Amino acid sequence: MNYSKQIIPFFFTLFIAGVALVFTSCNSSKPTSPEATEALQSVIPKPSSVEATGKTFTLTEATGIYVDTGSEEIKNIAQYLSDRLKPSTGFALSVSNAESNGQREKGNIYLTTTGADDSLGDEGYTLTVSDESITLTANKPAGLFRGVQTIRQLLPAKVEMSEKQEGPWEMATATIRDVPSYSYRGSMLDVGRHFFGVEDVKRYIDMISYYKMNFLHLGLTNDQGWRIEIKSWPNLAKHGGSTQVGGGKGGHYTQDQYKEIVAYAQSRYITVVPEVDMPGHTNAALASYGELNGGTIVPAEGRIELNRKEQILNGKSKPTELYTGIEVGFSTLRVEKEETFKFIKDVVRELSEITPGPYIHIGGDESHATKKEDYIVFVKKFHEIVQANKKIMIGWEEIAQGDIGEDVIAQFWTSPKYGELAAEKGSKLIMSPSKKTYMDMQYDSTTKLGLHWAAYIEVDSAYSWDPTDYLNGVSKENILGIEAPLWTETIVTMNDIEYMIFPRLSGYAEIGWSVDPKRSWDEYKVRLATHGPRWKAMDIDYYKSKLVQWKE
Ligand code: TNX
Repeated sequence: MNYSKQIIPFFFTLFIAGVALVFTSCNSSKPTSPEATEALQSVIPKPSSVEATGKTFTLTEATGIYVDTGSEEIKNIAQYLSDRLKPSTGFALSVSNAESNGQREKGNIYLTTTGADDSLGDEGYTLTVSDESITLTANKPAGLFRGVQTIRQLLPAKVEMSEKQEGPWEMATATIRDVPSYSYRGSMLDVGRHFFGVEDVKRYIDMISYYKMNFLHLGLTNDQGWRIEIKSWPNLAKHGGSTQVGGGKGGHYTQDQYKEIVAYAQSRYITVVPEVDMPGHTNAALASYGELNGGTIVPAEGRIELNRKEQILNGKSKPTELYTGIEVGFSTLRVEKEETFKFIKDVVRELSEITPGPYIHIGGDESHATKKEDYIVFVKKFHEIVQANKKIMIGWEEIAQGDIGEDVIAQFWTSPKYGELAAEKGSKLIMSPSKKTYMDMQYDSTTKLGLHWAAYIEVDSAYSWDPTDYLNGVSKENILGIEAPLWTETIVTMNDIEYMIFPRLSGYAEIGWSVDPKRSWDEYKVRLATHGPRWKAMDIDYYKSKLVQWKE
């Protein structure tokens, strides 16, 4: 029997059928490529659950983004997604109301707040990527915005480039459900030591929002600079903002510029927390209005000891010189004078008026030149002022010495005794352990920028800890969330910022967002390695830690 006579037509038929299938289904049943699989497995922060379904969704110029009729806010999120994808793909994805079911399918992306379950909370989302369409569902627009960041991460890294790239723009199909662990996930930028302009702050906001952070704490005042216009005390910004560490020209935000930052942050579902650091760290204010000066300790060589007993106070009620060094803990407001509280009232009132978010941060750290009894009075009075402006007070851990309770938030940074005291008094905590989260700490002894008084913090160390590790008697219920500060004594340019925050920032974002009792550096570093090309595509100048086998 001649088999070949039967087999050839058989294979021929199979071939034709295959070709037909490929054409009619527009590649839709294409299995997930290794690249798309890797992207799906490498999302940071790690989603609560990911179920891969093995096929491919391909974004094309015909893809539309659809939203439910009537929601301008969701339309803005859809437009944000379209804008992010445009430079690299070259597609101007249209944003429209979903008027028929058909539009939610056939290669389109659909963002909706209908049909989400309550357990997704304010920021959770579900994302279903099939070979035909993408559906992103959340209770609140904030959840949609977080889900959009996941969509970006499922696409190839080159999608983040600012010039047009060749496709295809493929994503793995999957069902993702994702809910954050902590409600406060933030980063602090110190614009007091070195000033950073509005555009830099916007870029900072973009970088932290990519990792689903939701708070930006701005350190607006410090010994070296007062960076926010206060109309009733104009000399604060004018004189107090006129220089910075190293003697450069400094700067400040007008109230309009600050509002612009706040609005930009809001568009990324990030709340700005403004800090006016008092009663210490106030030299710039004391230089601007001498009557506020409670007397300073002469800045010594090296860090001023935390419990310094003998204080030599100089120049009470006289303006100080502007300060451009990097010592801490030498200045204090004149707390015993009633007029000082008139000043604080004006500052908090004006700041509250331009801050839609719920929090005002009072600093309160390292007030070594303030007498303890004065410090306690200060915390109480400042708290009353914040409450009168219908805001919630946050302060660094030292405020635990004062009369605080559950209506105040304490930010832990170094001293367990204060962190624990704050929790005992009923305050919730923001966890910023300096040995882990201080992004101004050097990676190792060869890092050119940064300090190392708390620790050297390599990228593995930055990731390998849990907010519940630090304080006795403090469990997750006492913790509002985590924040990673970038102090800027040694940080001058945007490149400096990027180098110090990446790659550590994505780890903090994951600690704040993801619940994983088995969190492990070995598992994380493989995902982290795939974010190098994403940062490169975003033109982020990151630290190429040798602990990670970065993908090219
Ligand atoms: C401590 S943390 C400070 C800052 C410095 C930082 C430098 C804290 C509440 N105070 O004023 O900038 O160390 O690492």
